[in-house]
Amino acid sequence: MAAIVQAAQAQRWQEVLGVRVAAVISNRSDAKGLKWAQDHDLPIHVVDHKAFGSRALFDQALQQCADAYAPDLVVLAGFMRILTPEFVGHYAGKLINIHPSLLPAFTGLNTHQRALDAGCQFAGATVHQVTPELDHGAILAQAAVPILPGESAETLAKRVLTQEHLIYPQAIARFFAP
Ligand code: NHR
Repeated sequence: MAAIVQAAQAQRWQEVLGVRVAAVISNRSDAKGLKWAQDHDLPIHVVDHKAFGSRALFDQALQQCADAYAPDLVVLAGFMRILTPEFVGHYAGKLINIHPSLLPAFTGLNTHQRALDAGCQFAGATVHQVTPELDHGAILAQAAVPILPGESAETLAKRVLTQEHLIYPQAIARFFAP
């Protein structure tokens, strides 16, 4: 999220692409990104999933919060709640995620350890459209990193994250490029 906000500033997305990061929404009030966003003068909102009796009700509240900004694009960044088909359908074609694997390999969680356990020689990250089926939407951008001798899930995650911070802003800029 911070990498996207910083790219938007550094690359003057407002002037060049006519877009801005309108707000930052988290389901967790303790998310570090909220304070970072607030410190960078962005509107922030918390929609706490624990306050709702079902995924459908949580997603409705999340949708209401996001729709107040009439978003052209909704960007998941470290968002960890599976979204209902209703939510995904509402933002069809304008809801994207970055997943820490070279999709279609290793959908779901714990991707780096699973890539190591499988003996992969490369790992990476994928920016993709969000569809009702988890981690299955069209691929918008990918970056690969070699898996080094003696690599742990932690060291791999760190190097993949560096790439994520590059390709996610790139994919968003390309989404809006004329
Ligand atoms: N929702 C839909 N419908 N489709 C996708 O592709 C989604 C999505 C919601 C989030 C991000 C994804 C990732 O990049 C994402 C993609 C969370 C889980 C998960 O199992 C899976 C994939 C992703 C994010 N979440 C658990 C749940 O019950 C909670 C896990 C936790 O809180 O730690 O929602 O990794």
